[in-house]
Amino acid sequence: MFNLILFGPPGSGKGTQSERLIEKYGLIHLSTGNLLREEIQNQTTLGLAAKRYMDQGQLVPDEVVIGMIRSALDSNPKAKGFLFDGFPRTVAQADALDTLLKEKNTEIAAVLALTVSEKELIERLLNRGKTSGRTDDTNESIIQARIAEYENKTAAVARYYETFGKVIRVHGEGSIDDIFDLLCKEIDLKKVA
Ligand code: B4P
Repeated sequence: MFNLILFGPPGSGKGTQSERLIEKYGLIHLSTGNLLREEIQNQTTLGLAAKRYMDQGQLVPDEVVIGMIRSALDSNPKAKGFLFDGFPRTVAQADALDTLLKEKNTEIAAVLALTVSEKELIERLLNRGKTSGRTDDTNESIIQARIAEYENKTAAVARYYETFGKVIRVHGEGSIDDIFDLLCKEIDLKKVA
């Protein structure tokens, strides 16, 4: 199996680039943001509980997202590999992911970390908020809260994977095509290594 994490702050292009990467490399896309929004749309108990956190720009509790990832991994036993998008977002989630993958005799090949300035992140998210119908994208103070959660809880995940030499930083500003090319170059180097 070939497993990748696409990492970065909210609005850095994770979801955008994931769509293209899964197609090119035949990976299964696991976006905790998308999985949570599906739960909200289906008005499940999990979704209703998660919505309270998401609407305030806060992270959903670890046990909820870890449980979702565990069942997604179990329901794709024949996958060539997974692209994790927006997960892990805390060191506890990273630890749990390593254990889950070890149970399946696999591991993370690389963490591709997109770097984008805060000004650009805010602009992109407010812009998406005009059409996406996502309540967490329409209000600048919620966006600031999401960026603060990233700084306080998620940035440490990159430091965690750095200790294993797995982090590759990719400049996430510029055209979507150019950033995709940069990501593919890094992935191709990993695949032959
Ligand atoms: P997510 O769904 O993961 O969303 P995100 O981080 O806000 O966005 P993403 O980074 O994927 O968006 P993209 O840049 O592609 O999370 C939402 C919420 O769910 C979190 O706040 C949290 O509450 C909860 N959650 C999710 N996972 C969790 C976890 N593991 N633990 C706990 N809670 C969790 O797109 C942004 C915009 O930029 C788009 O409009 C796009 O078109 C644009 N864009 C992209 N690339 C661009 C470029 N190069 N140039 C210009 N615009 C670009």
